Amino acid sequence: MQRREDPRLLTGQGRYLDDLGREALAAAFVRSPHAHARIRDIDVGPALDVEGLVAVYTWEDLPERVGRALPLLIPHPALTHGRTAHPLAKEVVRHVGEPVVMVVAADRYAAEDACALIEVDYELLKPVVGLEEAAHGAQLVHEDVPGNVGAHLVQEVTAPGGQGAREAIEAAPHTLDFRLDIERSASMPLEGRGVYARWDGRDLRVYSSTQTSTSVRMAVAAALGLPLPQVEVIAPDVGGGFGVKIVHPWPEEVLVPWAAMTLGREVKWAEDRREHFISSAHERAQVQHVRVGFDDEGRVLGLDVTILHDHGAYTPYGIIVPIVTSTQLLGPYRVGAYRVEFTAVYTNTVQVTPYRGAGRPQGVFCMERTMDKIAHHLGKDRTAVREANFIRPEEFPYDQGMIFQDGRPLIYDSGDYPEMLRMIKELIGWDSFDRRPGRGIGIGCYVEGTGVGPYEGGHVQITSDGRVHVSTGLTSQGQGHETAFAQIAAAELGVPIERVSVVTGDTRRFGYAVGTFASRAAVVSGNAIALACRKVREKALRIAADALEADPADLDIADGLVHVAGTPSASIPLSTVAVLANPLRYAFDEETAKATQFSGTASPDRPPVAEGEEPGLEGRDYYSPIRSTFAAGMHAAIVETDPDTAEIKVVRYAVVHDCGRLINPMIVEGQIHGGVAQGIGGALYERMVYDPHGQLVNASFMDFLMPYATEVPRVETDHLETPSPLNPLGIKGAGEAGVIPVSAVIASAIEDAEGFAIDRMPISPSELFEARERHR
Ligand code: MCN
Repeated sequence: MQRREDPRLLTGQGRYLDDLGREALAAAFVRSPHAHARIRDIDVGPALDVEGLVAVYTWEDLPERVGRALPLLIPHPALTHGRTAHPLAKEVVRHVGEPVVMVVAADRYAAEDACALIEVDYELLKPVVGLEEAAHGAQLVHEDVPGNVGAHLVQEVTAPGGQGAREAIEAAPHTLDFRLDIERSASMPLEGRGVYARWDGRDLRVYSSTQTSTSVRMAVAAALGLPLPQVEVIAPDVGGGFGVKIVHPWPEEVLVPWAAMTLGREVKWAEDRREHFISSAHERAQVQHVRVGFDDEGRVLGLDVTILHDHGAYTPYGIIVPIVTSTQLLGPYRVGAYRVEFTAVYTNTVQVTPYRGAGRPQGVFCMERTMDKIAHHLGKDRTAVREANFIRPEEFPYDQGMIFQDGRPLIYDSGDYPEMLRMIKELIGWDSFDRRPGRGIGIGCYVEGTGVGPYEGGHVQITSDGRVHVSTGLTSQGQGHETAFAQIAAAELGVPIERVSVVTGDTRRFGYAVGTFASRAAVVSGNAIALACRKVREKALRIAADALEADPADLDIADGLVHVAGTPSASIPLSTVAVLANPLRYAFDEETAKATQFSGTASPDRPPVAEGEEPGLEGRDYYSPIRSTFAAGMHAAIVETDPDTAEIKVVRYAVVHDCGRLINPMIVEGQIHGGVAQGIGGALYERMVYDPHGQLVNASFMDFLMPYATEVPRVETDHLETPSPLNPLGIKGAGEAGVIPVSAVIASAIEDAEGFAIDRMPISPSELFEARERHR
């Protein structure tokens, strides 16, 4: 089944944020040019003469409620010093790009001209750049956060005999000790963030390029002091999110609607690329110290990982990223004892929030480097060491002993890791690999908790034309929900898919939702839609049974017709059932009108709407998973490295993936391909380069290198389906999987080609060249 949204999106029919509100006033922002400074004075005077200027606002101009620090979205007891920004900087700026002044003008040109004339007098403070400098704590990002430490957390799982990880390592026949470095990167959706707001004196309508329209709605209503029903938030077509658009509210999401209300005019802001680099959010940056003890077979007896994690300047998303790294690091392996400790520190750089994979690529890099090092140490095949450590299929449900962000244990629900290994080895040709100088093969395995709660909902309505309208509150950024959710509804209701339409991300249609992130839409919304369809189906059968004078238990629905099982001629179309469901018989066509006029359901003894029944053929339901379901995958790649230039080329890339029951294999493969491309970027090209002053020196696509199609080989994909026993459809998530192990796989392959350890990501040709010089 091809993606139904693509013809529209690929032929320029999409409606993205900046396609809307062409007549709106434009907002632009003066952003801090300094990484750390105190604001002494702001002189907006010179901007006031700019033609077309409408308003200029600093933090002092904002009402108390609007100017408050933005919410800390996911608190955690270990986050002892959580800090969030104010919508406009209050007294101190803590990273280059922090918004300081908002300008509203007739158009963006005038707004930007006015921004350029505003003079901000800064007293420069010493910036804290780099993880180790932050951890040293001599200079502080937040005056009231000692040592720059926002959070510190230790989790330990002891061996069955009660032995701790450190003891187990001491007692192990073999030990290794090493350090890994992962640099900063970021989501780079084609479309940046953006907000457009309209106020009609009573109701506020906000369009936002967001992954979480219902949460933006609640945040905006709270910040502006409006009752929820007076605020609607709509995510139009969204040109990618990859995590960065889950933050809510962004400063601009509060300020633009507030300005629209204050001025009584439509106001819009669309982020430009430089703003995206310096003012949104980044991820990945971690330094890891690893100690591992293992036996002669390579079985891990004890693992001790210490992580230094970079928060950036603020923590709107709490410590979700290092929690994911530390709790999901073990992947498909059963280790004797595990201790993980992270310290998350503030730096004067852009804040860190989840980016596709959200902490998992770092954890997988650690675990898979560990597996390769063990194999190398013992002179064993790298896949044999992995096999020796796998959790076996008969061990599910398997409790890794880790406690997740929500306080719940992480319990793997199902999987078959040995089978996946067999499949990936066959797909890439592991055992027949032609090993030559400058050519290496690598492997990486991961397990990914997907489909987190707390809930999603679905609403399904069948109208008198026989069409099915599905809505769910989460948003879409390119994941193909219009297709996949329609497939679910069509299958559940027994209607042709052409009759099903799907709306996402519009609070007018569905008000209670969480959002699209953490590879959760298919599991949580998909199941909610299936449950809502089942309600509607039951209702349709009840009404049809009445009309056909049959028992509902004897009825079935196929091709949009309710019929008596085994007697296809005794049938009634769903369009007719929809008309019968409402005592006001508005039929869509004459035939249905005739068929429903004297339907026989009217009776002097019965009320027009039966007791306990609601009018209309529609239903709503919610799905709230008891815990995450665990998808898994194994990737393998072949790379070639140039003997002279150290250029690194990925020549083959193979994926075996298990996301439970597949709704749409083509969409899942597309998701994986995109993820692999992003992962290749993270492994070889993409990094955020800060200078010692906290300036992001590569804040443009001239200098921040993303892979083109020319750098990404064809991704060869195979699926294994181990259904999740946790949800009605047996689904696990797929949206992040592709990116998660790529750095580990590429490191494994380069290491194989070069014969020395690759312990940092990304790696550029010049870094590989230097590494060669060191190992000569
Ligand atoms: N699917 C399926 N069968 C399964 C599992 C999933 O057919 N067993 C389909 C789903 O129906 C959906 C797609 O695969 O159409 C992804 O589903 P899911 O794993 O539930 O992920 P989400 O829909 O929740 O999407 C979020 C995920 C995340 S967290 C990031 S980041 C990401 C990603 O999706 N950002 C994306 N993929 C992206 N793809 C695009 N084009 N743009 C982004 O910003």
